[in-house]
Amino acid sequence: MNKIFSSLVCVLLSLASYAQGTETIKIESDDSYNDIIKKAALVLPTSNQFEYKKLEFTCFVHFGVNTFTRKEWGNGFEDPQVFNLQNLDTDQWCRTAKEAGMKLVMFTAKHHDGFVLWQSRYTKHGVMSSPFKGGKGDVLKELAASCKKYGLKLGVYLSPADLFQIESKEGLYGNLSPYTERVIPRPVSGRPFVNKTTFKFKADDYNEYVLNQLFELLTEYGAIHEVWFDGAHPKRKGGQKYNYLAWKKLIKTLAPNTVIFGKEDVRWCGNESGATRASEWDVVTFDQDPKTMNLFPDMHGDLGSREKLKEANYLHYLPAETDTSIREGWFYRDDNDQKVRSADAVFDMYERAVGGNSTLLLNIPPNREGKFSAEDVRVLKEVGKRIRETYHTDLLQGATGEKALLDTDENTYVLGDNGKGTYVITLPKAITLNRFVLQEAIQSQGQRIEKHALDAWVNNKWQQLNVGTVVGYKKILRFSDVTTNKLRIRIEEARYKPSLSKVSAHYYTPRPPQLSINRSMDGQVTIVPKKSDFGWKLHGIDFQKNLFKNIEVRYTTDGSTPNQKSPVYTDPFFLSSGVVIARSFDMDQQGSLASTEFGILKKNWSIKSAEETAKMKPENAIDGDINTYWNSGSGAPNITIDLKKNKTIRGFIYTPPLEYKEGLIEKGLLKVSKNGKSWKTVQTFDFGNLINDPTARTVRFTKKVKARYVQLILIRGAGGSSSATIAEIDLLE
Ligand code: FUL
Repeated sequence: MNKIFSSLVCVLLSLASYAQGTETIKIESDDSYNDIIKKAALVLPTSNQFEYKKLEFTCFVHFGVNTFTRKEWGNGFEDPQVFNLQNLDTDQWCRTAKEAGMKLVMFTAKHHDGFVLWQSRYTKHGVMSSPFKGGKGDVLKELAASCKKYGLKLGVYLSPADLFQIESKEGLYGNLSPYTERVIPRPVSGRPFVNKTTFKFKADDYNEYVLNQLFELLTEYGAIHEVWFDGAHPKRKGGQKYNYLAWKKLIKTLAPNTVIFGKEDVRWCGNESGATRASEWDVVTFDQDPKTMNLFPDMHGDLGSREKLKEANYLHYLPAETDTSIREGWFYRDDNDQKVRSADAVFDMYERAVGGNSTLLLNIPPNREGKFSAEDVRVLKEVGKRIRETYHTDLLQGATGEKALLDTDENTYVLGDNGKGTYVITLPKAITLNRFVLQEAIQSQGQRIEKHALDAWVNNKWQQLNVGTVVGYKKILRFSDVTTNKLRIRIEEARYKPSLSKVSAHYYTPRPPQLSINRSMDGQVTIVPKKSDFGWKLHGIDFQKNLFKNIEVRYTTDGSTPNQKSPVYTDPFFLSSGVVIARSFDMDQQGSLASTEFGILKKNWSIKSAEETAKMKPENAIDGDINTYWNSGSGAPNITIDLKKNKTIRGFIYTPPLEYKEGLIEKGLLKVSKNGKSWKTVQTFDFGNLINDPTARTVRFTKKVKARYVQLILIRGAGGSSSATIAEIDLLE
């Protein structure tokens, strides 16, 4: 009895010491399951993390030598002369970001290729050796000034991987230099710093290089609010390690309001495609105290459910950032082949990411003119307009209910009973809504809600509109239009007492739907409205039928943009190969353009040869299904396809599998033959970043070829893999 009492006192004391909240809480060996759950409810964001969450929508800018070489990943051998930037317009970037509703610009000051876009004292591999403003230009400086002008915060991406420092003779990366005490910043004659702070760190040459560059970035470009450390490494050398604890000390000293991405302040969401979790927890588990950790592995899957919390040694506040690109790929390539996401797709992503408790970092890669391209600007303006129209008007004006929920003071909140809370809001007159926003008081109460529901009073009874799991900083609920004068929020499950600081109701004016174009193995093309994967709660409503109501779909197959005179889509039609472009129209609006390029029909193709020891059927590579794939296993990493007839081929599309990460063909060779005996090499190709961004890659030949047999050969697999994997291969006619 005594023992139970004393351990209870201990638990209460240990919980009491966290009552004020902290971003990291240790789990003690005698903590019960309930103690762990309660501790999770007491983990709070730091003030930097809370300010960061309030940014909601931010702008990534990938710019550098890759913009000019049209590559996803450079190799470190780029001649700085390729960076022939003539008309940089960072004001245009910031004006557009601002119009879209973004609050911070994150800039690739140095990508994996090692080329620096500011006037660093510590390397010549960068703008200082390029034709840009006669070697005097500084992209970061211009961007910092534009951010200031448009009231945007600035972040810097500094790639730890550095191919120039790996590949060049005097390169510092992995040069096996000893760790000695170094003074940061290392003085450079004629280039004094205004900021006189100095640091002493134990570092080798490459860590010193990073520290010196961080010093420049954090002291000479105004306030920096986020530092981004990418985990991706096209190559490594010499067992190079990063003294992250020193980097952090320097960052936190020089830029105390900065959050660090990829480490203990902000985490990667786990994909680069804009996918979001249904339950995005901010409180995650660690084996060690994250404050003392040097290495932070990527986190995938379920990170914060009750089941997961059981494994924790430490509970830590670590919010997710959803990073993806508006274009196919992170760097600008061209305006013809590189597709831009539609406003529908970006707005949908905004609602899922920002409205799913994460920050959205959307990449807009400037073109070789130093500007955001016209289509990207058009989409961003439209998204900004939709955000303002939908979310800047709260339909709960004049409503009665808990004052703390309805006011705009982020410091007031309602606190429910243990695990529960029900709040009714009554409106002076009926409103029509299809969106509802919930926000927890995370800054003082942490993230606690595990299950919630929203009801509307319709025909004298409560009708459930939506049911979901976590809330966190912000949850946007989406449902079909409903007209009501009474709403009820139910918190059904929570870790400890749930808090809500704000709720609001909104109406999104539906647009003609975005379309999805598919083709069967027989060549029959169907055009249907694109379904959101957000888990719409349909409640008996025929979404598909509703979407097509009063809508006309028009399409073209000659590459032109469909207009009111183009053929109307009614039934599936046959297409042997080519591009289908479609758009939906209603009375006075038109939907986003959808376009899909189809290769030569594969129905009669067969595999001439592929490794017999292969783990998966080689036919998977030509079955028209991107969910099945072939991997060459320990055999020869190549595949030969028989098209059964000579065909004119202008290019090919390589689709890697989505989840399987072995054998993605980073570098390869395509050969063709008319008789299966004498072969001609048509094209070598080099794709970057396939592991994190496993999207389809298109290669167009400089000259068309005629062939019956096609062979795809792996030269280098992503991540050093020696096997070859193909989810699908398509040939363009
Ligand atoms: C990845 C990088 O390899 C890409 O190039 C890009 O910078 C993206 C944001 O992170 O891991």
